[in-house]
Amino acid sequence: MKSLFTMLMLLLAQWAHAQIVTAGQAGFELVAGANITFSDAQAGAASRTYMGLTGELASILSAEEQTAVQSLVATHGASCWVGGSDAAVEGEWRWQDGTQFWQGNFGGSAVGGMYNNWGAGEPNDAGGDEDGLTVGTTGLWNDYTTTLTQTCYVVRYNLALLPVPATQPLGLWLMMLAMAALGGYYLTRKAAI
Ligand SMILES: [Ca+2]
Ligand SMILES: [Ca+2]
Repeated sequence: MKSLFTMLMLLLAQWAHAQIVTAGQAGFELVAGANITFSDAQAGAASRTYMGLTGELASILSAEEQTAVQSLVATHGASCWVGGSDAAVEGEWRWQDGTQFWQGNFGGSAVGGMYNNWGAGEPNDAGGDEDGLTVGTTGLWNDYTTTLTQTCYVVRYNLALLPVPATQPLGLWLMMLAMAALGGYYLTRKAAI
């Protein structure tokens, strides 16, 4: 049983990151701002923390994760940076941890059965310099010029590294807190009688 203090800290962390959406053991957070380049997004995501975990610019590894990211982007109302890039080698699309998920342009193919959700005719490396991945409000992926800007990026946290199950709904934490408070009240009353 976690101490009441720990539970309170976890609850506060969840409130502070109210927009975290989970998909399995992945937690996604949308960070909005002005004039965000791809490198801004990478640095910003790496500086974010959630319950002691360090974030990274989001990878999207399954349809379930795509749904979570898509819901955040749709709510924001404009496309956002996520963590795919082919800046190192044109046509080799990799997530932030180096895992390649796509080879080639729109005529290319997924690598190792990795998930993808490219829009029609993407990636097209328009102008020869589209090396950063964006997710649009309908969820479709596009390669985009990394020095141009977006108004948001999506952070991924590996919730599997948390000491407590992070996918517990907020309501459960509230209920546990209420029970602890009631217990404390009862004990205080009993002591007073
Ligand atoms: Ca490219
Ligand atoms: Ca493109």
